[in-house]
Amino acid sequence: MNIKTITSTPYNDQKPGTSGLRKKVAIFKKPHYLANFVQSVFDSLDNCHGKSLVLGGDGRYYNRDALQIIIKIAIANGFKELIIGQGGLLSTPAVSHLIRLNKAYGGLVLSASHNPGGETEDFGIKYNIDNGGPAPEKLTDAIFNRSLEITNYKLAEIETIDLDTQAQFKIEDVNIRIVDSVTDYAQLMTNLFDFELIKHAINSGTITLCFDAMHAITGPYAKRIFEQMLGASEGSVINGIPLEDFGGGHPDPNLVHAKELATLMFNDGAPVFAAASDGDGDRNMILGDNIFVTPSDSLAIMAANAQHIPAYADGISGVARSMPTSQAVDRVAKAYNLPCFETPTGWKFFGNLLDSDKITLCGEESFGSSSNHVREKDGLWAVLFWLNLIAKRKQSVMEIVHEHWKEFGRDIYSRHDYEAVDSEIANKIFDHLRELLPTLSDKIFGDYVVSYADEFSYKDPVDQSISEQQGIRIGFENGSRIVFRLSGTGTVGATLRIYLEKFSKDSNAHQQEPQQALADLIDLAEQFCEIKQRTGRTEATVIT
Ligand code: G16
Repeated sequence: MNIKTITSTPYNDQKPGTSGLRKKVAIFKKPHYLANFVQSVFDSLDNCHGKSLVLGGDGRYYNRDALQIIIKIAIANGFKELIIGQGGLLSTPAVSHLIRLNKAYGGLVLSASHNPGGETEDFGIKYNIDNGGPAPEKLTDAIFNRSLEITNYKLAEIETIDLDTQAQFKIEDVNIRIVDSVTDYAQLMTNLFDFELIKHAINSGTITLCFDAMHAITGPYAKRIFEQMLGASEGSVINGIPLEDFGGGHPDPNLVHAKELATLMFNDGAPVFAAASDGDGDRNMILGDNIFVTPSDSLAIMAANAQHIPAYADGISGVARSMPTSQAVDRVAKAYNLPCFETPTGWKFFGNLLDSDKITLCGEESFGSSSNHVREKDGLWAVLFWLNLIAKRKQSVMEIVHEHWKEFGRDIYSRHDYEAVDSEIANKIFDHLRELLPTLSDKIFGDYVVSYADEFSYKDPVDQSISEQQGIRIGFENGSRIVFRLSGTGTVGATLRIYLEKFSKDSNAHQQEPQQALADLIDLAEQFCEIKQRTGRTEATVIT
């Protein structure tokens, strides 16, 4: 086959963020933009020759066109096998699993996750390494540096590939496999959870459920697993057909964007359990009849109940959470004498801990949790964990959560996001916060005495790599915290995230409404960062 070398000029904005490169579709469609990035990825890897690569995306606009380009570049760079999800579709955790299952060299996931999709919206791409997890910082830095100096890329001159039919064929000596997107992943889930128990609970009516796929990738996975394999009634999965624009919605599973589900669950006649996932299927939101489980609480409850799940019945080695995630899981770890790690935001930071078996479960406040079965967060895994738990404990979501708070106390938690803030203002806010930090020690603000005020830096306990400037945190003697961070996944201006957390051992903790309970901390956060004052805004864009 003929391999062409195409001359191009570098772009200077291809620095991967928290999870890969995310930009507006129009930017990805600029001449050679996508190709430059993909070639930069391959140039940064040791040697692609003779290796296997997994390819798939969340089905958003540009997924198919991008895949055809990537296939040609991958073949030109010497890959000998491409494993591609049928229709170009694979969820992020399914990519992670396929890489591990097939001992592939890596994979490319085409997704901008929870960001909206469509011609005028976002596209994204990220590389996952051979453990199935997101490329570590060392590699993403190398990719960015390469993208700044790239002058050409390689392209195999081949016909457009039919992505819609499951098949295995060769293009000269390159093996192409178009695989069912769901089968291998669903099989993995049956190895982890007690499907018979869940099925029985569903059949007997003990569990009724609604799953919102938000017109994104989990639709086909959820229909297969919940409706076909576990016997949930047809229609239990809503918005189950992946659409290029996610139906015009924002495929972010939170109470604001999954409003249809939230309304269902906070009204009479709600099912026992509900959940939603995001664009690429790695996030999860857990709801019960009249209760929302914060992702931080969900992680803590999973850690405290792991023994009820077949895959973890023999015990877990440790747990980890991202720094802004509430300290609820720390309390469980302490009670169970488990190692507990605090990492920067971004799933890539869990990779080494999972690979070296320092942890089994991990999670983030940003609606992500998972275990050592893959190296990505996994939305449907979390849903199955909860279904298994409800079936095993024969209790409602509310009973499970309230019992947990009774035993461990409650970390009342909320995140306030200010989206599309002018980047210059956002940077000034952080300069201001950095100046403030040294003046805060031991200061008293009402009921709050500052115990530490710093900028989080992380030393990976496995490879000793250091990641600096990972968020500003102000901790108080009563265990409360305020954390400030700039998002690494937005595509317009800057998104300032304020994470608020207050610990309560009060037996009435379950009656507290988070925004009310956190009101004094919310005021204090504004006093520190002055976002309202500096932007003229009166409220956060999204509160979760
Ligand atoms: C990505 C990462 C997560 C991270 C999240 C939030 O999620 O995979 O590990 O917690 O971004 O990032 P930020 O606060 O920087 O926006 P996803 O679901 O977007 O891939």
